[in-house]
Amino acid sequence: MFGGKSFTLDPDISPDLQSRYVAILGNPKGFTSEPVGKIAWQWHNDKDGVPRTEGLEMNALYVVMLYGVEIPPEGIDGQPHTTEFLDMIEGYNNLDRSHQQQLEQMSMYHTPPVFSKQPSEVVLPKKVHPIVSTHRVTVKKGLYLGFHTAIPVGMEDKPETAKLFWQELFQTACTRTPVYSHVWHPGDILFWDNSQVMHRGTPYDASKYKRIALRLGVVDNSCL
Ligand SMILES: O=C(O)CCC(=O)C(=O)O
Ligand SMILES: [Fe+2]
Repeated sequence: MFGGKSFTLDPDISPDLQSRYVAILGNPKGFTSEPVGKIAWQWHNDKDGVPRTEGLEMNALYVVMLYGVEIPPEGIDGQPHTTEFLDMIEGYNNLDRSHQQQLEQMSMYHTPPVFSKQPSEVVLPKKVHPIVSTHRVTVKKGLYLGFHTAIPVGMEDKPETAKLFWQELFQTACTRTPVYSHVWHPGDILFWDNSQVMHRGTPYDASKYKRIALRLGVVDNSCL
């Protein structure tokens, strides 16, 4: 689990919702134009402190749990409020064999999540990881893409090419593989294997509706 070393209770949020390792997503303090967790409305694998942790692989076994305490009654454009998931084992299996073979030779650099508050001069640690990742327990192959900021090795000096590569690969996987879209009901708890599943939250109107979701990630660090 990754959590702040100095945990202090936020007086504007019920203490029942707060604990050191649990992130509170949404708008627990009331209506706002800036709910917490908007960065997660793009497809990603969670990273938390993994890139900063020596000896941990980017796709370490990593279960993420999300508990929907308060759920907006709708998303946007009349759609339900959802979180979406993409099985990257399927994503890999659905690629042409020659594409799979090409990707098996490639790795990408992954950085920690980039938050807007981070000063641009901060140098973020990077971890290299093969694009085709083999699951430590099931030994199944899947794609590990991280976030759209991941850069293939060899494209370090070509950020535009790297971005296009990521987008095209993700798009191909996404068009060939069905997305599971979970429609939230209060009290639901979702668990997923972050090492081979990508996900994203979907927008809702936080100036009109409240959302409180509690998030906890558990990483297998037994290798350290
Ligand atoms: O907001 C959501 O439904 C997804 C949250 C998420 O991806 C995260 O916090 O890592
Ligand atoms: Fe996430």
